[in-house]
Amino acid sequence: DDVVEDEEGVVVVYPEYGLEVRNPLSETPKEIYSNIYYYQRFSAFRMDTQGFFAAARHIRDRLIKQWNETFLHFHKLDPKQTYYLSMEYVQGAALLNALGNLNLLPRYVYPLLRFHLTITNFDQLDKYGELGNENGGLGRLASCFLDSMATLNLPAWGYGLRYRSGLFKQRVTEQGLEEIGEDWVDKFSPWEVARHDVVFPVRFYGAVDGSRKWVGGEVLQALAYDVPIPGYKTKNTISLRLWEARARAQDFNLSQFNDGQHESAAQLHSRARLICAVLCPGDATEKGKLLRLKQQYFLCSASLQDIIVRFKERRSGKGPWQWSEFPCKVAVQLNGTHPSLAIPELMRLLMDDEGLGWDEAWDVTTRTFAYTNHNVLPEALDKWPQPLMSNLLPRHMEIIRGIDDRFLAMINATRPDLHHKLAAMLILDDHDPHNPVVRMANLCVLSSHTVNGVSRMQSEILKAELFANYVCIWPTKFQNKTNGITPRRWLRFLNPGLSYVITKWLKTDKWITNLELLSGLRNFADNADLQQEWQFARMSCKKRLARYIYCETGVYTDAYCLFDVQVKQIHECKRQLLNILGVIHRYKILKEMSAYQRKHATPRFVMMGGKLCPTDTHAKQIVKLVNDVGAVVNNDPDVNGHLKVVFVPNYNVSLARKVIPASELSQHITTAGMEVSGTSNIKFALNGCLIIGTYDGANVEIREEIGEENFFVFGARADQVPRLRKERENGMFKPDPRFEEAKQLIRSGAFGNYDYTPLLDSLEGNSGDVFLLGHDFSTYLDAQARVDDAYMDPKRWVKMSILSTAACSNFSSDRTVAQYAKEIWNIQQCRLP
Ligand code: GL9
Repeated sequence: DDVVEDEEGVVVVYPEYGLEVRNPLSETPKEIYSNIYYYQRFSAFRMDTQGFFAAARHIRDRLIKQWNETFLHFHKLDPKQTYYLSMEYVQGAALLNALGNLNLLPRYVYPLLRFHLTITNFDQLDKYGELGNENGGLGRLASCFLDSMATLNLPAWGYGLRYRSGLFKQRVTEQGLEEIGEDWVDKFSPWEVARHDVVFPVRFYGAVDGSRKWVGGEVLQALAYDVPIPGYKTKNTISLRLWEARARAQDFNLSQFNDGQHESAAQLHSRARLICAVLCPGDATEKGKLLRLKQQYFLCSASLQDIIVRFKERRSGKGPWQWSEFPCKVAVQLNGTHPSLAIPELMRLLMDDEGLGWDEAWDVTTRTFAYTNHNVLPEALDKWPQPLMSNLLPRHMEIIRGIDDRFLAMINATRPDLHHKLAAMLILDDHDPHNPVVRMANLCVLSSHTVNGVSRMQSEILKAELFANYVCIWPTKFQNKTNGITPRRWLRFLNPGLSYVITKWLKTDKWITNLELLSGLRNFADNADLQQEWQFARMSCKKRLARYIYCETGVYTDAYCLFDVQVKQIHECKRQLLNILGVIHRYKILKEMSAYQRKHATPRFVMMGGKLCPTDTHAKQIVKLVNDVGAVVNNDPDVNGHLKVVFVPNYNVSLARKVIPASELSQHITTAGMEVSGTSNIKFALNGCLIIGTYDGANVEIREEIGEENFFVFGARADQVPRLRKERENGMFKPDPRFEEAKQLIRSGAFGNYDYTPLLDSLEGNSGDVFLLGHDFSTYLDAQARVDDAYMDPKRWVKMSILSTAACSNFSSDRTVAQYAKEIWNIQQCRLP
């Protein structure tokens, strides 16, 4: 467990074990780069493939045994079980995680080394290493929760879809950025088991007949693929069940095919393939919307049929039972509004297939579902055109209307005082006669027993604004469950060097499952020995990242610079543009300095990365700008050694493993009120990286824990934003001259002659700059200046870094999931003996 491997395939064993430690602080930058050839040689592909499959198949056998035992154990004890429904999971590489969780790392590391193989080199082969490419935090949160559910021995499962492709791979080009397709499914994965015995029909279109049954239309099949999720130091291994869509064999028209009409003979088969073709298909067009709605219903229908079968199986042979027991055995958590069709689907299955009346079905449904909200912007919540829904899911549309009618009657009868608010509270919104819609968030709130936000600040906004109307009807329905991350993947396996130091100083490794113990590091934050070891562990990660960046982009970075990182989805509201304008300002100042002054300025390496929506031209221009600024700055001898800027393509969970432990400053700089939580801020902070950020989401809670002097906060607060936007509209806003200068430099062609007018114009005029970059720019620069000062004092910085890790004691997904289990799901541990 104390073997640490680094990217060169060199094992570093720690001193307690009588072996030498390579001290990365003693290496000169030149020595680091001499290892590059060595590093590349070990990526020899063919050998890795064989090694990966050998290791993965070996560990898989063991996992499957535990997995079966867990399933049988749950089946026998029949506890109440949670089912987590999510349209996305971001699993990340599974081999390292499985070996780590089963406590088998040393037993695999040495034999693999004999073949010059390292587990970290396997990432690109491990399907789940690439899958889910940080499309967003919601999917990665779901994966952290699965890890915690297994580790906490909770009877719980995940359901999702088995997508063929994710977002795309990125290639930086002269024009900016290009996407290349990637295929997840065709990579054989040792972590999936196709369950040909678990198949459910899923219907689309058709009509509701006289007896209120849904008939006709087309029927596809959902086939289950199971992925084992091992817990840490427990035998409990739970399931992530992913559905794949296919057409039934009888829907292949053989006579048409033999007549040469090949495409039409297999029409339904190709339509079925589209359902799981990509994660997040564009939904700007009608067809795109239809496909998304099909995906969502497909997940919900297959999962609920499966849950009902399991519920009945576990009842069989135990005497008579009632449907009212269903919520005592089943909890369903909706991860965002995407799986909200599960609500009318359960109503339909109970009424139409099981013969329950409305009231009984409604009682079961509302005691089963709970809903997590991840977005406070009304425009970001799913709203489906009513004609689309009626056409694709006619019976569900009827049920939704039924829910609305009964809610309306209830309000009229019991709360006439709320009558004027009814229009906003109903599910069906008929305001715009040309575009009547179904508001899925309202469906979730009306039908769930609990609604939760994912950070304290967001949960308050939910109660005060988005769902304020409902609070006076159901004051206890709304809760907060601050997000967390799994300390296994995001610290123990991600950063073995730092983990070793933590365990040594806390004299226990129990922090891996009890993160609260990390606060004990506060006692030693001033200790010179700890500080040295801390810096040592972090420096080796910085060097590893510097090597990687050099190999990938050709940009040479001195590992002694401050590593300043912003990796997340590229989007206007995440304000990567604010970051790059700040870099331009820094460049300008450095150019104006004398050589002597420059020597005393904090040297910076600025890195950005992240996926973006291929149709988001604004985001693409930002990437292009980062590259253009990099091309000038990185080749300017005046600032060499003082400033470097790169965009690193293909940020995903595997790259996160290199980036997060090496980062020293991480930027979480959304306009306040836009980021409901953020989870990467927690990942960085846990690894001892300091944060520059706005008063937003989890930043607020992290800052409270770490102390304001250790958090570089800036910018407007969420409650000031509407007023500031108004002032701007009224022409009352005076921009900081430094902001104007930075924009002017881009316009002047200092970074190439690409036409950035659309990007820059979005910041101008009374109606421009809705994300308030202009307003926040000056306090952003002030905060960056505080960063520079702090970094100049290495002792102070390393102390802050230790305090950052110590401050994360409350941000484990174990804590979050335990709260869901107790306060929402009402489920108990069920550990395999
Ligand atoms: C998000 C929020 O924007 C994040 O702030 C939050 O950390 C995560 C997890 O709670 O949820 N909501 C949301 O819709 N996405 C988020 O990342 N988007 C995607 O996942 C695509």
